[in-house]
Amino acid sequence: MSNGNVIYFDHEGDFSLWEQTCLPIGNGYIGASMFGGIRTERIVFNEKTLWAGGPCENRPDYYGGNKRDRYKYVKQVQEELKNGSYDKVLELLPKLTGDGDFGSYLLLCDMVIDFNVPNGQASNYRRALDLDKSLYTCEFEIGGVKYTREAFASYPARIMAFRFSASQKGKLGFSLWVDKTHPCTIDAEGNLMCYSGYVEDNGMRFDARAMVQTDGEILTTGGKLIVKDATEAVLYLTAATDYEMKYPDYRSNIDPATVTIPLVQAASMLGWDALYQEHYADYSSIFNRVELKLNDEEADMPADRLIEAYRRGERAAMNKLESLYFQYGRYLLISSSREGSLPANLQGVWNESNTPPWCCDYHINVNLQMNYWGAYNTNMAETVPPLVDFLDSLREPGRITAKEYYNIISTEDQPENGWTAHTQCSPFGWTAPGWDFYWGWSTAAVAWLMQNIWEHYEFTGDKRYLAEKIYPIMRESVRFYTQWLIYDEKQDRFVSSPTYSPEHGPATIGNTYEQSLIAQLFEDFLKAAEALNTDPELCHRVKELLPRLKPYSVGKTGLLKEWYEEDEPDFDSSKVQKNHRHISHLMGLYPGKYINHSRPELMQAAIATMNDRGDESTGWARAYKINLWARTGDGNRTYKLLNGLLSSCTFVNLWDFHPPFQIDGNFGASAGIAEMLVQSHEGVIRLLPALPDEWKSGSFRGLCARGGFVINASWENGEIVSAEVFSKNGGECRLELPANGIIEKIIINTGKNEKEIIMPVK
Ligand code: FUC
Repeated sequence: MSNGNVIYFDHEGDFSLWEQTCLPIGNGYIGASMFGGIRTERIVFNEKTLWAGGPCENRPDYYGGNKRDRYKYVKQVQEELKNGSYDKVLELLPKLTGDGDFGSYLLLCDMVIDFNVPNGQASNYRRALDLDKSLYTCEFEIGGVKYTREAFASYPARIMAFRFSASQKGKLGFSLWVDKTHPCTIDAEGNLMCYSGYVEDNGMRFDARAMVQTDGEILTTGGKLIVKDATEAVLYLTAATDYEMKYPDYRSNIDPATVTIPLVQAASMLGWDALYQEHYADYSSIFNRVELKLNDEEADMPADRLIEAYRRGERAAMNKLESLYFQYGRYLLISSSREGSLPANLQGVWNESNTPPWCCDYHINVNLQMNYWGAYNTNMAETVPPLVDFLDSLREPGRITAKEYYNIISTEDQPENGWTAHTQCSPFGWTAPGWDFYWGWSTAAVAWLMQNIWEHYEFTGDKRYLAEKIYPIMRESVRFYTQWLIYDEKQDRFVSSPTYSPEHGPATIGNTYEQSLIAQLFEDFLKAAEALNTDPELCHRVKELLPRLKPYSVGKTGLLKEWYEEDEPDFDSSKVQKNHRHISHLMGLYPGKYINHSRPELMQAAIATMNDRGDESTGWARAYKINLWARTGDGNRTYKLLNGLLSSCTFVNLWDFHPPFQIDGNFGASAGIAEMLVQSHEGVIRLLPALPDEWKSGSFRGLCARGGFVINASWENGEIVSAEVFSKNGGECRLELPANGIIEKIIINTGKNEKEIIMPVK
């Protein structure tokens, strides 16, 4: 069952270094991270909807962070920018902000387990996360007894299960208690432990349940659940809140205990084995679709040593870490984003703090987008519905932001007239600009997110989902931008204004970030409307605007301009940071499509821009650059970025760091590795489009291309030796091989009519 995709250690993790040493499990709704403590284990327990902030009794005037009537100032800023009165612009920008009372993702609690283990030194210690099995294990021997602890998080059962066992009868004992809590009651009675309470800030109710099954004795005292003289014990753990993704209250009237009680009961009736079978069937049906093998030799060593060997450039360790990291991104997304859950946040679902970095929120000026870049090309479409549903839920509150800041008003006659959101979003419909203009204003962030969900149709061809879910969200976003754009005489184009390139430079008119994202949205929207044969009027308007957006221009230095005005003498460069982590003017190269091989001038300017920015950066920014370089076709340079990320921005538990830990880099790099092997954004499928010299031979199975194609391939000495393309929808397949790729045959298996075409290629 295991293909060797295992992250393991030969020592315990460190409770004080959670983000560096824990190993995580999750099912989208809930998550746990463990340290493999021999005598004491700490399970950091998360429920993804547990948030502070939002509407509640204490906050009766909650308005999604919006301030009223700000569009008047926005209009003034537009005017002053046009007049070139930059001092006045600077005075006005603080008005283009939202509230600061945003809230935060919270820790549910720590579950602490004090184990009775014999005195002495443990031997043969190993704690491991097996990505193929989606199973965590911790094993060691002490006093002649072998102890085994296992855990997994099941999506179908909405349960996390932990099994503790001893190799000798009656040698297992522990006491379980809850630490770091919110206002609550903790009851332990019979074989059940209940931690039930509310979030102080907003009254959100939660309920967490643990049920133990054991052959030993169970005692309860003072909120602790104690197991004695056992050989095996299984703990079923789950949690729920009364959060509901529904504007304006975001609360259900369901008691969370009515969710958790049946879940632990059902799990305990199934038992460990059946529960695991069900979990494995669900998880592996997604995870096992994709395999990746790089070169021949793969090192087998603990993750901390693997990273050290990687840094030393040991080839076998590098092969291993690169493919393991790729698969880890897939594991993490399956574990933190499944239908019915909120999307993966800045840390997926895992969080040990009530004041996590950036509130562990939904950042949409790159981070949330990046979380889902690998969802389609690495064959995990099932992870995306949380994103689609979340964006759908932002439409209603996003209309208020459209009204207050942009004067775009939805009425009874035109109820879906435009929605928007800015840099920071919460599950309580927080769509307002941030409390500081210089990171918080990002009018085109939603256009960017539309690329993520449009990909659903590009990769799956699922017209029903397009019509029912994706198109209405895109359409309303397009309505917003068609009304927002204004004609600028000086620039002779339709522009978004003011614009702010994340998160540096001056506020300007029509920067490349915004113009290019809106242009890509318009292009995608026209295809969507065409596929559904609808909305001729809106399409007409979009067709008028699209050629007049003119997003890209090359500056005097040969670089792609980030700011349209940057070559002008009065351009304020005081806020420009040469090596800034955001390279927002390259949206058209990746994830957009406009800068491609058919436009060599833009491609050259993009490459020059990347060289100018440099390769060093924070975790997610390096992951972004992997994808950007992959699109240029320069495999060796792409590899250099991957190497930098793994050597310099990866904790020993293989979580990406910014620092601190930020999961987007894991997801972005995983997507980027796939982008090195298959690309499909230019109307053809390219095999090995950015293969580095370091990957002399290898193979992959199950990567996806636009058009509903699934691809397997292997290569030797950098040349393709076999490839199979499976079509889910039976459409036309255009393949492009590497220039010197001589292959024997390609099998195109049209899934629909089972026809197999053997196509010799020389
Ligand atoms: C973006 C980045 C920051 C950080 C934050 C969560 O705004 O610029 O570096 O990653 O998101």
